[in-house]
Amino acid sequence: MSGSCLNAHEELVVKRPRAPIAASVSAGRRKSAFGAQGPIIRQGDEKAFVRVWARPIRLASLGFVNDRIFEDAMTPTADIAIKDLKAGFGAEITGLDLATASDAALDQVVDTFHRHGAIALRDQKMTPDDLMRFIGRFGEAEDHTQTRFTLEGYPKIFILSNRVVDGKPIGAHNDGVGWHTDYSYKPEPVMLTMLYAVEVPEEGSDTLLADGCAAWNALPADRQALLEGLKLHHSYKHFMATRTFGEQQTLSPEMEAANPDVEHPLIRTHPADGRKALWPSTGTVTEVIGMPGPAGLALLDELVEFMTQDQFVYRHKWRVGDLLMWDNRCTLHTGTLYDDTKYFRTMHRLWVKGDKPY
Ligand SMILES: O=C(O)CCC(=O)C(=O)O
Ligand SMILES: [Fe+2]
Repeated sequence: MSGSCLNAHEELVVKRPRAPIAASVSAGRRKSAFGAQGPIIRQGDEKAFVRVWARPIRLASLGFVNDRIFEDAMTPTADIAIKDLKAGFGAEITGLDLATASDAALDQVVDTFHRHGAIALRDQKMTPDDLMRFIGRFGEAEDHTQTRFTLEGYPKIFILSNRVVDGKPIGAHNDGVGWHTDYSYKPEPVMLTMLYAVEVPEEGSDTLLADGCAAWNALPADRQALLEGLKLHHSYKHFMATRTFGEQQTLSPEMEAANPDVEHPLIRTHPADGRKALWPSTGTVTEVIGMPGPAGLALLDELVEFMTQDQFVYRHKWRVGDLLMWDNRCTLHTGTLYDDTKYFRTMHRLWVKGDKPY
């Protein structure tokens, strides 16, 4: 069985000289180390989204380094059975009822999460109290930026839904369409996101997760050297004013004051084991620090496109009772559209507090 990127850091801690990024991007024109470029899914840009996924991807021109060997981190334990969600990324945990599982088994679920970047469990029956108990094993649940759609009596459970009850939406609709990492506009973005499927469409609405460690490891060393040390400027205000999907908002002065702009590294180190991940995002990023204007954003597009190729992406096809958790420290994710005139989709979302990216 192939391993995750768990032990990749051992070879990645080698220090490389920092080269000027200007070497790879010249004014007004994109020169790519990744080969052919196409449109990118920016958060809230569904037209581009559709085109990207319909477009064949030319891997041969991308200059991958595929010779890295990772130790097998997928060893099954006595209590839980796991298999890769995708070769080398994520773990599906089978045969476990989270609501009644033993402490020992739940400890292993937490450990598996930290090692694999994402976990999925099918056929769960979780009440809101079960969800709260379970999430508490990973850390402290984070508040949601928007409080309008939290579950009554459960301020840490946010509802994603297209249902309208008594003329009022019960949740945020199409909130996460476009590649992003959650809470990227905060000094301490959430460590993880959990979605629990309450009702799902028969088709569409898959959630896609991109593995930032695999993408980083696949970059040639000279490209890695160019990227290390770069920072991104993130803005919630910008995101809420410009997104196409989900509801646009001009922030109130209070919301603006509560969500000032932040800077985060483009390459993130995982605190659990030091592994590195490509950590770009769309939607909230206004600028690559030191590369103002289109050149920086073109680089960002290029990196998001690189990281979200099929070979780095796990596609989750939802069933009711699925519980999917991803590690925002080393992944990007996106929701996808569905026929909301025909189907309902309702998810419960929980976040766990994270720490300052480095
Ligand atoms: O609905 C989805 O599939 C993704 C939602 C999302 O991005 C989020 O809740 O953070
Ligand atoms: Fe999200």
